[in-house]
Amino acid sequence: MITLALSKGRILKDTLPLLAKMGIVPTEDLDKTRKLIIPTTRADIQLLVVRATDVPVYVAQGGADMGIVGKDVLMEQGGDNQFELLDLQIARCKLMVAAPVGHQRQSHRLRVATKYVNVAQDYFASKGEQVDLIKLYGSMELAPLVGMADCIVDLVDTGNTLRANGLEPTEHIADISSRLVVNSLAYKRQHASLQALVNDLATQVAAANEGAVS
Ligand code: PRT
Ligand code: MG
Repeated sequence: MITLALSKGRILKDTLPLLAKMGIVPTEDLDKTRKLIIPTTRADIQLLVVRATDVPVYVAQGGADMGIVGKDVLMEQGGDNQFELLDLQIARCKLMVAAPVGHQRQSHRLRVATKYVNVAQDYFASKGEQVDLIKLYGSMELAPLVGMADCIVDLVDTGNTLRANGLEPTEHIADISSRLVVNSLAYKRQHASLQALVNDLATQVAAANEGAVS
């Protein structure tokens, strides 16, 4: 049995079509089921649906053999006991610094609100800048609006969320997409079956991106 951990939301939405092309289809309606272990049309493959930030934890602990997770999460949390094998080129976005439109450079230490405190710390340190980090778990855009932070570090896709809140991107930190990760011990022990799945996924990713300009 191969156990693949996925997160609800956009990664799941973008992953299911790739799996479907490989003949791997959940046998439960994911919008309705309350099950957390989802069998598929391939008797040897089951899906776990977990929080995005929990995917690398399940893979590290061997609760899942493989996982699909945003590069943002891997950058922030690292990934013990796992290898990143494939860029699936789905759920793409950018990790950016954003600030209120027309903001002035502050003389005090920059207050940065983000859920990506490790990434933000490293990013500003690499520029020789010491900042005060404010850890939030969501709706980072709010922090500058209420005067709690000077800027945020967050994911940007269309930019609509920033615009709707009077913010604009100011610095690009990284391009983000979802990655296939594999538990290192499982990869040794079940190499043939896991590698076959990796190869199939790689083929589907290449086909999906054929002719696409990135
Ligand atoms: O609920 P939970 O905490 O588990 O996760 P979630 O609901 O925050 O995110 P989920 O499960 O939908 O997927 C998260 C993963 O999707 C991230 O780790 C990224 O790798 C990837 N991803 C890609 C994104 C976005 N694009 C994205 N735009 N995750 C979040 N956003 C958010 C962003 O944080 C901001 O609030 O969308 C908003 C910006 O979008 P635009 O289009 O308005 O710019
Ligand atoms: Mg979610």
